[in-house]
Amino acid sequence: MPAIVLVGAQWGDEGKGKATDLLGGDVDYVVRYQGGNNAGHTVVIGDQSYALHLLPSGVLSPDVVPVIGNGVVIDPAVLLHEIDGLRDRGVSCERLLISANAHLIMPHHRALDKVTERYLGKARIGTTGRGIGPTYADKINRMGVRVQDLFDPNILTQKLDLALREKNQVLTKVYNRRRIETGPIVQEYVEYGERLKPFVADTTLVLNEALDDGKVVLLEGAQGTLLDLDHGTYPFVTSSSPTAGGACAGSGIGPTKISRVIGIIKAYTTRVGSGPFPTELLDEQGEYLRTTGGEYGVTTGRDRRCGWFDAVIARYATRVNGITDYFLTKLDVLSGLDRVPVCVAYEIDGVRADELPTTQTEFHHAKPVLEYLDGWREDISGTEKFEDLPKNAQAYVRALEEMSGCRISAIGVGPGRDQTLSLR
Ligand code: 2SA
Ligand code: GDP
Ligand code: MG
Repeated sequence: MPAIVLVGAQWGDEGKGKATDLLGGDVDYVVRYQGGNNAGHTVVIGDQSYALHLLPSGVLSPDVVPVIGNGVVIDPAVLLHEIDGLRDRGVSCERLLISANAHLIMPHHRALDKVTERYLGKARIGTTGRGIGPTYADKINRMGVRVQDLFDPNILTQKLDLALREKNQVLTKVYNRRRIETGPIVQEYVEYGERLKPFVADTTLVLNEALDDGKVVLLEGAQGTLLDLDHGTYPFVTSSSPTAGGACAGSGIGPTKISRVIGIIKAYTTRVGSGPFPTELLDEQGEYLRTTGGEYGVTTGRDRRCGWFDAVIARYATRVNGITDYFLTKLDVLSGLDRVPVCVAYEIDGVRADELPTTQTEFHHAKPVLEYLDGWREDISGTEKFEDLPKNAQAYVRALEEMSGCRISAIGVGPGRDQTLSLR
């Protein structure tokens, strides 16, 4: 049996956590393959709401093995806190597997993330401040610290001494911050290592053997296509590869094993942090979407920027991820509007563009060409079948399907597990 990739089609927060949780009943392994605790995935089960940052959303399904793959960056204190928090709520994490090759977020990474953002001023990325960028930078620079280093204090000390020689220069001389000493960090991290050791495994081997055994593996993306380091709105992106291609590198599963790529896409668009956003609404309509949709960061609590559905982005996401079908979320949030605007193309310096422009300069100049679809007034949060949706809501879904160039296989009409309609 195959591997399935689940990927955010916009700027993140499309509802991937809920979608992964829903699929939990049908899969054996759920794997995080990139990002770290910058992610915030909300899963609502009955009257309980869970906010997950590092643990795969599959952890909430009792028969699923949750896996943190090699492509993830781990802040061990945050991970342990999350494991303890779930245990206190009766959710066991004992099946969790963590790749020995995943990189670790260290105190200097968090310090550098915060201080560089402050110094960028107006040009800041709007990061989550969790140390994600500096950790991936060290990985690429071949000076990162990995999970396996926690089990060899000598190596950990050597690596930290080397890294801090450079980081302390930057922190103290460039940014006027305090030095960071190796000793206390080694002590702290070795203790984390002792607690994490039972979970550490050769996750690539485990996953490939599971696939050979006919098990189903779900690769759960964090953030979204437009935040991808290569395919997103660079430099206003995260430092990993949320797109479907990243799932292979970040888990050690080959592309021939992937049979389905599910795109999670919101019925409108949101973005957290800086960067271009053609359909953004800076008026009371944006505020309406934010309050009705509860669009606040799960990790930082920041207001999410809100705008209408952008079909140019949807077509792009379909293409760069090879999406086989979409899960359209938050359709219920649009109930009550007379007309629902959808961006079908951009106007860039007076010229119509049907696809994402080649340069970021053009993207910054892109203005949405809007089409207006008829809205619906009914509350659809209790709807159980697509055919029972108001006719205009059905037409909206079909229009999005047409514009995105890909079939919609499921629709979210509320945050709960059962508030999902499937389309066959
Ligand atoms: P970073 O911290 O280096 O990854 O930030 C770089 C950019 O990536 C964006 N980013 C996100 N965008 C949406 N949701 C994310 N997760 C949280 C959530 C966000 C929050 O689920 O709500 O709580 O603020 C996420 N993580 C990273 C970030 O805003 C920067 O634009
Ligand atoms: P993720 O980062 O993609 O996992 O998404 P987030 O959890 O950051 O944000 C999505 C939010 O929308 C969460 O609060 C979910 O509970 C909620 N949600 C998911 N699907 C739906 C839906 O169909 N309707 C509504 N109203 N809320 C949803
Ligand atoms: Mg989120």
